[in-house]
Amino acid sequence: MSFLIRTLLLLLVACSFTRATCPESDQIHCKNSDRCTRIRYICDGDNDCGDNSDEDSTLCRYWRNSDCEGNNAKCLRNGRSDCITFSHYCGLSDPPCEGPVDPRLCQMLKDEKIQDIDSIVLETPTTAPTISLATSPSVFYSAEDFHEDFKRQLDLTIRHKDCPQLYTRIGDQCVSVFFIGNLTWLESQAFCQAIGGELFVVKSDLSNYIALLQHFNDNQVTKDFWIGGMYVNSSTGWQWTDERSIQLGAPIWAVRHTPVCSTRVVTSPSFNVTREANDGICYHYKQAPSEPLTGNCLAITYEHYYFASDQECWTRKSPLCVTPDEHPKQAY
Ligand SMILES: [Ca+2]
Repeated sequence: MSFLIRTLLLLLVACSFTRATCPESDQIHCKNSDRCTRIRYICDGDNDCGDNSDEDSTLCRYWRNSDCEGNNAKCLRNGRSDCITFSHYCGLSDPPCEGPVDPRLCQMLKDEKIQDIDSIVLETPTTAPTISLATSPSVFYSAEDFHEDFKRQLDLTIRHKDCPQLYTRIGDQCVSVFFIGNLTWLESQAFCQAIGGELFVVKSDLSNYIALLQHFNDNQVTKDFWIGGMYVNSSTGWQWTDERSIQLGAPIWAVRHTPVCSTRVVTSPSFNVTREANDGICYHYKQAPSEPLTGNCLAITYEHYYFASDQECWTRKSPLCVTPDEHPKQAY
């Protein structure tokens, strides 16, 4: 084969891997044609591609989800849970969305071509493992620095000479601030039991909660944690897992902003008279739990400055466990 032919063949092969981009940014190439369709038309019931690739039943099983309508997926990020478009979901980083979306769908959008879900190959990062600091995206530090920082974080969260494995000492308790885990509330409860503890509950005198907040603040913790509280029913209300009832309002519940303002009422303990507070001023803040409830499980989240809030039990957060032993063993 002559040099010229080989060069032409190489060029042809190279060209066959060069994909033309669709004219508009919210479009994607159909599987078997040069046609482009809008991403929001995927799995909407109409054969927009002509080859039916945008309505492929396997693809649509992954694309459609019960959490959100249409072309949306639930994104759990920074303590929030929102239905956003697939494009937005896949485009977010630092931190990325956590949620039910198969990463191959994001790869498909990145590849800008509808493909058989099983044939999609996830791209692996080829760049050096530099980690950007969440607080300052422009700052990078090396893998060695990251390992050192990570070891320090482990010491402050799941390692201490006075405590069993996977626990650190906070106040007079051994607490597992298992920030590397990401579990539902029930999984967190089972995890804590598996490592010889229970989900963290706030003591009546708040002493362990105050020590925990101080520890989180001192060590700049930013994750969200499940703790051992849940809504039982309308007559029992909120309860700790040790069956003490959880007092609503101050001091542990977070405040939440509401778009609609409402007056607050106070009842005089002496005369049993109920009246609107402060001449009926309309307030935009309510103290969690919200009405209707966001969820039946209790979490302390970075968003709420680690005050307690009601959260959907199936969402994933880190388990916060505590050993039943009140007094950690003393150092040798
Ligand atoms: Ca369609």
